[in-house]
Amino acid sequence: MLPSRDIYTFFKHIGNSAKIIFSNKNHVVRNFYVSANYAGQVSFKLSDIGEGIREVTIKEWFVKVGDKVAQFDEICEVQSDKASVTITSRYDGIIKKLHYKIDEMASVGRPLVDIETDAEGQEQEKVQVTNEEPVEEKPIETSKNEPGMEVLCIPSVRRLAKEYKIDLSSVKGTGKAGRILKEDILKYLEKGAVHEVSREVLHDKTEPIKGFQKAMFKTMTDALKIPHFVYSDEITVSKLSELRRTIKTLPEGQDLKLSFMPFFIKAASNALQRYPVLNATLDTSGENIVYKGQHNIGIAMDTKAGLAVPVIKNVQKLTIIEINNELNRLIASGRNGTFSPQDLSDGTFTISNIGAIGGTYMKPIIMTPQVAIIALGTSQVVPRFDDANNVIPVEVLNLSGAADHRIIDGATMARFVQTLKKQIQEPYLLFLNQ
Ligand code: CO6
Repeated sequence: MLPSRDIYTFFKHIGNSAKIIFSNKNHVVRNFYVSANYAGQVSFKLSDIGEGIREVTIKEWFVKVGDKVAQFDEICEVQSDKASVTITSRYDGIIKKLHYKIDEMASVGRPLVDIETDAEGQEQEKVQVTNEEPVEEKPIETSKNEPGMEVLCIPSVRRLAKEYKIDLSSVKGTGKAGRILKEDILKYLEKGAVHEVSREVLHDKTEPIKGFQKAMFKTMTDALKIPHFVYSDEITVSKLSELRRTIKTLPEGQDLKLSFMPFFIKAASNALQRYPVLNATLDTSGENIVYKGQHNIGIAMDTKAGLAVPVIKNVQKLTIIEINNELNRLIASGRNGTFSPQDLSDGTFTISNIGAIGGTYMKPIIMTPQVAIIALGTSQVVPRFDDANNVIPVEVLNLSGAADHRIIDGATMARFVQTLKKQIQEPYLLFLNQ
C-alpha cells in the first residue's frame, strides 16, 4: 500500500497502446512491450507493465466479441496494486475472443484478446517507455509545424484527421520523433471546439416587463408582505378518474373536455362555504376581514403571453358542467389572447393546477388582496396499503395550500383541505351540495 501522502501522478505514454495511471510519482516505468503473433488472427498479449507486475485484474472491457476495433481504440482497463492501465489496440480488426472475465486475474505475456486483423504486416514494435520520472502530460501545442516538414503518423491517425477535416500540418505531434498520435488529434479537436464557442458573440438583452408579466410582478411583489404558510396533503383520485372515464363512455360525455379541474373547483367552493375566511380579503386598513359573498375562483393559466389568472365567477351557484363550460371558454380565450378585463378581475380564491405540466408539492403564492390559494400536483399511480394491509395501486394527487397566516391559522387550512379532499376521494359528495 502506498502512503496516503503520496501525490497521485497521472501519466500517459501515448503510442504505447496504453494509458497508464501511476499511483506513486516515484515509480519509474521501464520496458513496456506489446507483442503479437502475425496471422489472419492475432493473439494480443498483455504486455509487460514494468515494476515487476506479473498479474493484473481485469476491471472493465470496452469491447465485446464481434466489435470492430482500430489501432488505439480502448480494449480494457486492468488494475494492479500499483497502476491502473487502459490497454488500447495495436491492430485494426475484429475482436474474436476475450480471454478473461471481469475481475479475473490476467497474466503478463499471456493472450488478452484475439483479433482478426485486416491488414497484412501491421508492424510489431517494441515500445520503449521512458526511464525518466513520469511527468504530468504537457498541453499539446497547436502551432503550425514548419512548412514542408514531414508529418509522421500511422494510417488510423491519418484517417481520423481526414474524418474531421484536420490539416495534419497544423497539429503538433507529441509522439516519438514528433509523430502525431490519436490523442494529439483529439486534443486539437477539443481546442477547436472551445474556439468555436468563443467565436459566438453573446449579447445581453434588456426588455421591459409588460403584459401578464407586469401584473405578476405587481401581485407577487405585494405578496411579499404576506406571511405565508403552506399545508400539503395527498388526495386519492382513483374514484374521480373512474368517474371521468365513465362519463366519457356515455353519449352525453363523449365530446366533453372534462379534466380534474371542474371537480376541484366545485370541491373548493363547497369547502369555502364551510371555511369562509379563506374566501376573504383584508381591507386596506389591515384591520378588517372582508368575507366575500361570491366564490370567484381564479385559475392560474399558462398562456403564450405568460401566467394569467382568469376568474370563474359565482362558482357556488354553478354545476360541475357549468364550471367546465366556463373553464373551457377561459382556456380558449387564453389560447386566443381574448380575455376581457372582466375575465381577469374580482377573484376571491385561486387554484393553480401545475400538475398539468408536472410536479408534486409546491409553495403557491397568494394573489393579493386574496388570502389563500391551492396548487395541484400531477396525479400518479403509486403503491399504498389497503385496510387488509395488501399493497394496491392507488392514483394520488398532491395538493398544497398556502394561506395568509395573519388571519388564517393552520387548523382552519387543514380542515378546509380535508373537506375538499373528502369530496374528491368520494366524488358523489360533490353532487349533494349542488
Ligand atoms: N395530473 C394529471 N393529469 C393532469 C393534471 C394533473 N394535475 N392536470 C391536467 N391533467 C391532464 C388533463 O386531465 C388532460 O388530460 P386528458 O383529460 O386525458 O385530456 C391533460 O392533462 C391536459 O389538461 P389541460 O391542461 O388541458 O386542462 P386542465 O383543465 O387540467 O388545466 C389549466 C387547465 C388552464 C389549469 C392548465 O392548462 C394550465 O395552464 N396549467 C398551468 C397552470 C400554471 O401555470 N400554474 C403555475 C402558477 S405559479 O402555482 C405556481 C407555485 C407555482 C408553481
